Amino acid sequence: MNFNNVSFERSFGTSAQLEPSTMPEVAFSGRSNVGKSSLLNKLFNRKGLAKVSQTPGKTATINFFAGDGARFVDLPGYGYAKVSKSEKERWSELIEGYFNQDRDFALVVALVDIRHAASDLDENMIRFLREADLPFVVALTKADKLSRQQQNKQKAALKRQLELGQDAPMVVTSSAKGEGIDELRRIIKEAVS
Ligand SMILES: Nc1nc2c(ncn2[C@@H]2O[C@H](COP(=O)(O)OP(=O)(O)O)[C@@H](O)[C@H]2O)c(=O)[nH]1
Ligand SMILES: [Mg+2]
Repeated sequence: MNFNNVSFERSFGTSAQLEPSTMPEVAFSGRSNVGKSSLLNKLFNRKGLAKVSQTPGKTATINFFAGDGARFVDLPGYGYAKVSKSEKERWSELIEGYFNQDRDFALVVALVDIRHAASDLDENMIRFLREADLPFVVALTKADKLSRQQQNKQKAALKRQLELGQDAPMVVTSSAKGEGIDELRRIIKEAVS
């Protein structure tokens, strides 16, 4: 798995448009603005591959990126307060539609901001992943905004809040500083092999 050789494939606006799964898929979930695009760009060493947006809540799409032996799936960010009801319905349709399909789910990377308590929507997402028995890892984002001591405190608090075991996979990451990126790459490689 070469993380430097990933290219954008297609965006889909409805789950009915999704193409059949032909390779293991690594999907990324999280609320809008959690740092998903930044993390994807950092993982793939490509500044502009996934758009880093200052204005979240744009039209929800699922974006596919192809690598050698795996696909990376950028799920629409959830929980942006200002989007309309119809946009929220589109979001649910896309995410639920994606996970209801018969696909090769190798791993879901669930992004959660390390600075705050998990939101209700974060809790729902993690609960869904656990109940659906999907393989997942929680990636805590924006670690550079906290001291090491605060990071450890938040990591423990989020494990408790999300009802994850002490040894549940949770990676502390910073797209700004590169922390945790190699560890996340290792976990992804392991999941798709
Ligand atoms: N300090 C810091 N800021 C980050 C990090 N990752 C993302 N951001 C910032 O958070 C905002 C949202 O990032 P983006 O990747 O677009 O989030 P997305 O909506 O989840 O795709 C942008 O202003 C980023 O520059 C990080 O690791 N550290
Ligand atoms: Mg984004």
